[in-house]
Amino acid sequence: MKTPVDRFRFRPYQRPAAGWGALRSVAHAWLESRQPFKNLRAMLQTNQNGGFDCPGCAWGEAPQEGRIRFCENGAKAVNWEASGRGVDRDFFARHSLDDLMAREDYWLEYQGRLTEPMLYDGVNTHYQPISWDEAFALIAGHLKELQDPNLAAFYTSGRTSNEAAFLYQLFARAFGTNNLPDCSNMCHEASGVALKQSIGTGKGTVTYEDFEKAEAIFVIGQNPGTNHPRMLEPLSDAVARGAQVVVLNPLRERGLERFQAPQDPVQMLTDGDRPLNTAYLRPALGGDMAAIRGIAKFLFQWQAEAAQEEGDGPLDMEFIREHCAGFEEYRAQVEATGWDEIQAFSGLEKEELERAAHIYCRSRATIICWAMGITQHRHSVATIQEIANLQLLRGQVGRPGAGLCPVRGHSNVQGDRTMGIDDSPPAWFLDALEHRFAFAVPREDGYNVVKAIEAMHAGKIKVFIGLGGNFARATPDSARTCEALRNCDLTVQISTKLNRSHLVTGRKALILPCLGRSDIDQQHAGPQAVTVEDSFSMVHASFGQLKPLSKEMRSEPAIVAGIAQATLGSNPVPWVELTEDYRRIRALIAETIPGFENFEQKLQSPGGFYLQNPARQRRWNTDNKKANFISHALPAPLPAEVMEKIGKTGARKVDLVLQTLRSHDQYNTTVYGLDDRYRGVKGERHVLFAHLEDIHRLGFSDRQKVDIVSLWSDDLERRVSGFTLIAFDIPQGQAAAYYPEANPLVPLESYGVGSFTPTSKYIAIRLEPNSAQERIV
Ligand SMILES: Nc1nc2c(c(=O)[nH]1)N[C@H]1C(S)=C(S)[C@@H](COP(=O)(O)OP(=O)(O)OC[C@H]3O[C@@H](n4cnc5c(=O)[nH]c(N)nc54)[C@H](O)[C@@H]3O)O[C@H]1N2
Ligand SMILES: Nc1nc2c(c(=O)[nH]1)N[C@H]1C(S)=C(S)[C@@H](COP(=O)(O)OP(=O)(O)OC[C@H]3O[C@@H](n4cnc5c(=O)[nH]c(N)nc54)[C@H](O)[C@@H]3O)O[C@H]1N2
Ligand SMILES: [Mo]
Repeated sequence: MKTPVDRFRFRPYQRPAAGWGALRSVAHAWLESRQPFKNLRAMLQTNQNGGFDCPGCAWGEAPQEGRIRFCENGAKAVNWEASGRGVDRDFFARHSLDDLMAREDYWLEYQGRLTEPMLYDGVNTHYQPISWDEAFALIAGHLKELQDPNLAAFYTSGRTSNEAAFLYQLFARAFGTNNLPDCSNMCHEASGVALKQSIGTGKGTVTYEDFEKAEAIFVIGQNPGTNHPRMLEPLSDAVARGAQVVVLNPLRERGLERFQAPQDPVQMLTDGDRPLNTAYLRPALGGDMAAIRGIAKFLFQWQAEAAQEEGDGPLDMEFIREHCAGFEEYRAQVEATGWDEIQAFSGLEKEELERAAHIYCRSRATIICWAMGITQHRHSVATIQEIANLQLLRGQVGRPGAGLCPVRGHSNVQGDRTMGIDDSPPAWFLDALEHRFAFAVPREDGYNVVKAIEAMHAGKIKVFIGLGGNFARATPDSARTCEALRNCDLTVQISTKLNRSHLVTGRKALILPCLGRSDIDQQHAGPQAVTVEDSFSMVHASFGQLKPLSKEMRSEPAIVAGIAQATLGSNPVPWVELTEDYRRIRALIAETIPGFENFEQKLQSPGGFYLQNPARQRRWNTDNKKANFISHALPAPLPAEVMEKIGKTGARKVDLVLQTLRSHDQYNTTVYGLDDRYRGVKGERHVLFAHLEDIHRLGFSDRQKVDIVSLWSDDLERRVSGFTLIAFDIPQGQAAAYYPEANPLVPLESYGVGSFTPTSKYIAIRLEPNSAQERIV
């Protein structure tokens, strides 16, 4: 199927977020699923007690009845998973690998659910059916042949349930490796790294109820209208009750501007809407750290002024004295940062920052939320620590209505990490496994995503197993990642739907079709529940509701157990027996992971249970047992190597800095459709948003097709072609394009300091006239 380019249209969207537009879109998704009535019933079970957890985002549930429990994009996620179409052996007999490789990502997933295990044997041109037992034996054979367990890597995407994740990491470690790269490495890794050093926990400190008590909410580098739509309601309520909502985002995201509650009949029928923010700051890409520094600088200035008048300043000196370390160093660092520097790096005026600082100081309870606009930069860890510094200045951690809130992506990405999906696990976790299961646990760090790609390239990973996700597309530097995957002996993808990672194979490859969150998971002891953890550390059960499309699909825990049993026998646990009744897996979790004691019993309470967060109680699990102010100088605007390289070669100047983001019609690499309603784009994803003046300055015109070339300090050419320029309301010097189409441009070596997260929101690019090169990945 070709992209219907002739459908391409761009017209700025004037209507509010959510509201009628969302309802129309949900209805469309139902009809597209081929089983609208079945799915409608399933939708009504989403996020209800006894129903299943929405496979969309990780936003938590409102504790009260009558709140939005699913949203437009949740509905799309459910309908996409609960497709009535199947991809079986006949499909693969009709389509060779080459044929499939030439299709777009959208087409691949649109074919429906994978229904039986398939093998690519490296000789044939097509995938062929294989039995489950043969598939497990093939994997076990490859694993057992490896000279060193570290020649295998076990990737996880964030939909995987706690039960499957726990078994998977236990298997990897019993096999002998910590090579557990996961999607979080490309996502919120920086949040975990930064917060652990600052406040001693890698998780957010707020709960849903805090949003109802906050006097100010900062939303930084996040587009909830598309990616966490259920967050719009608490934001809109906050504005309605007079709280301040301050947005930092270079784009004017519709979902952060106006909102129409789809469950409010008065608003819907009168076509009214509500503003969603009280201040909107549009920083330079990567400028947030400087912006926060500017706010902190005002706080220090006002504190000094108040001291002169012997009044109270904005700083919470009692909290700082009692709980914090590093305050004086931080004060010195802020003083040493000049306003010129702050304005140049943040791209904001001093007056704008002063306004934000005023709002910040007037609020007695402030939540700061952030997502990918913060975490996918070179200096993400430093930026998040700057956010934590600001919150510590006013004692905004461990107080009702206040705190730090990294808004997670995948619906169970936080739970997977809690279960030990971690390439760099803490010693206490390994000790607990060793103690309970009595095997020598590997102690050295494993590969994260970036290191795994490098290792595959270097022949240091021979077997790659993906528990969900789309490694070939979600990762940076697509051409090199594909080479890396092709360098493996065996690649195994445990998946619900067909994607590019099934086509970019090792010498042999397996597709293992699994159940999704919405499917009934029937095991020996009856239908099983799995558990997940949301962004607010609430753990709850999820029960599949729909009859699976094929009997040949297996659950993720069953597949992991099958691989483990074939490889290790019943060591250190009877894998297959555990999966007959998932309560047995939960019993092991309860014995090894703090907070899960009496797991089964705690699950009975409606809405699940809260995993305690020590920082919320002002207990700091840092090395010095304090909440730490961590001081960093502001970063250089572009990575030094790139600047140096550009200086040397002269001609290769940076035209624009590119961020890659999500449209309204996708879930990560899963493309539901070719429209991006709130940004006004229809029928095309190969677009480049840029400022009209930049477009003209660079000698191009609006709607012209261009090539995008990224600049990095090596000599590799990274190019995508056939992107249509759209003159857009975006700060000058910046550009935006969709992920994953723009992933070939992200250099593998361009990652966050301390987080290894690819800098997907900061890529130096140059534009060239369209070369009309073939474009697939
Ligand atoms: N429907 C849907 N829901 C999803 C997903 C999906 O693809 N579709 N993905 C899930 C996942 S895994 C994740 S991680 C989340 C992602 O959720 P988001 O983080 O909201 O995702 P992005 O589309 O990457 O949006 C980043 C936002 O940050 C802004 N931004 C970019 N660079 C900067 C910067 O330097 N500073 C500031 N202040 N802003 C910046 C962009 O303009 C954009 O509004 O959503 C989850 N939920
Ligand atoms: N340039 C750029 N790159 C990025 C980002 C960006 O903003 N810009 N964002 C990054 C982020 S935040 C993330 S989280 C990663 C996402 O990286 P991944 O998690 O690897 O990618 P997804 O697109 O979410 O994976 C989609 C596939 O998962 C499979 N799947 C869906 N549901 C299930 C299930 O229940 N079980 C199993 N086993 N499989 C399932 C389907 O086959 C589907 O094709 O991408 C990262 N890459
Ligand atoms: Mo993510």
